[in-house]
Amino acid sequence: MKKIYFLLLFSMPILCAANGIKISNMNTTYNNANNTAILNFDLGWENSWRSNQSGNWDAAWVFFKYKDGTDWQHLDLTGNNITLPAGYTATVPSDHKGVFIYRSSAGTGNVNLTGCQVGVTPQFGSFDIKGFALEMVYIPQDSFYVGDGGGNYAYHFTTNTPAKITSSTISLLKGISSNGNNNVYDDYLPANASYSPASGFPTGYNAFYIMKYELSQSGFRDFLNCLTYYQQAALTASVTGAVGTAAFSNNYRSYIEIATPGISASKTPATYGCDANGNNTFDEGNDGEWVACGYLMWERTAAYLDWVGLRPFTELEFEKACRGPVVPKTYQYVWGNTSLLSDTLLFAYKNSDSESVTNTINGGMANFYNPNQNFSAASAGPVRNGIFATATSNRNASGATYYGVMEMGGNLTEHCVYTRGSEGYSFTAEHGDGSLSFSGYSNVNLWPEGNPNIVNSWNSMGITNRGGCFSYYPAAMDLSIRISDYSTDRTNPEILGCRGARTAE
Ligand SMILES: [Ca+2]
Ligand SMILES: [Ca+2]
Ligand SMILES: [Ca+2]
Ligand SMILES: [Ca+2]
Repeated sequence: MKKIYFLLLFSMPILCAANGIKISNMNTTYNNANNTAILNFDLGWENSWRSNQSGNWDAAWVFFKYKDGTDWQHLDLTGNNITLPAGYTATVPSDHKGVFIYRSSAGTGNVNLTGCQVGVTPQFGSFDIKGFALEMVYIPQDSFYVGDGGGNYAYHFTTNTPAKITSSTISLLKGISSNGNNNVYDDYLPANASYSPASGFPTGYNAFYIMKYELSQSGFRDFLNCLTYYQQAALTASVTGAVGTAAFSNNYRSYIEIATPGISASKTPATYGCDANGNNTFDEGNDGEWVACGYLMWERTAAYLDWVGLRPFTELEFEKACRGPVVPKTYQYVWGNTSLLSDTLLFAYKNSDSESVTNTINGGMANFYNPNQNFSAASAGPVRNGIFATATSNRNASGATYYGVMEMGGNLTEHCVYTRGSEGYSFTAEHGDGSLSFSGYSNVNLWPEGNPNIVNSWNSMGITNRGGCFSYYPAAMDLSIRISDYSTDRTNPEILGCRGARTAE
């Protein structure tokens, strides 16, 4: 009888989506007698919290990949054999694609967990394994408003009155007299239209997790380094270019480059690294891997979200994650008021994991285009994830949303599933399964199409952008404004970031 081996030959601790989250000291325990495989690891991240007042917390979404032959495959969890230090708890969703690890009671501060254990599905053979972690924020089930009476095409109830969502079922309307909660007027819809989104469409009422930060350059680099030659070719500008060739572009603080060229004849994938300091030595302390990753058009964003077992969020969820349950204020930004930074951003420790700004706080902090200032620095590209946040910063100083999500206003734009057509409201919130198509694109039922070779018009395939960005005027950061023309947005791909969500279970 063939013996079952589950061995860890070579673990590669991965710094992923860094605002200081990391998995380290990973190894495997295999029990032949009862055929259980357990991964052991340490896990740490910064500025963690759990609040009884807002009923929310941050969490790590932890998942694993193993190398089967030449290809990296998703390693499902069993949901069993979970051990964590006191004060922390875990949830493994029903599809077993990863685990949420978070505080079990109220508290704040940095997290340093040693000796974490989770059971994974045993495999035949010996494999390399990589562990990944993304910081997430739990958005609790609650009623909330969409629209704030300001901003073009903002959602509304009566004209200039916010719509209230109190259920997971809503009606999308235009021009029809209809009273009460859960009736959301979307002026993009055809005249006298009334639609019910698909069952499962996330109206924002139910609880969900959303990434605390826009995806970092290290996060996308680590993803690229697990793909096949063909998948890399679909999702980058170059696989076989010389060392130092840009993965996307040399502009707008895009630092991912080819570190080891791929080989066309053998279809050997490339290895990518970050090189902000331009010396072709990769992933050094000032190579910018903590900067949010631009150039993530929908096909790149969708592929990433499928691969990490998350999903896109809807425009309604965007407003919930920003505004919380409170009554809207007209023209409010994501930090809850209309106050705005009036200075040019002044940088310190640029391109390092401590990249920060030295400005005195005089309004809501964000990275946007200010026509009244010399904004050559700010408009040069995205900044480090969480650049404005400290352990004690308030919402204005950190630019945080009601629930503590970072950079939802400015920096890079947020891809959202829209409500203005069936390509959007047919979305059923299915999660990615950890694997891509052979050709490198997302393949999840009823997601907005992620293969650019199939898309006829990007404006009618279900995706729009919210929240503004480093090169847009402040009005684009209005929490309610809905002016994205995705075909146009894609002509400036440097403004497009990646952020995902997951339905809470
Ligand atoms: Ca370098
Ligand atoms: Ca270089
Ligand atoms: Ca943003
Ligand atoms: Ca898939």
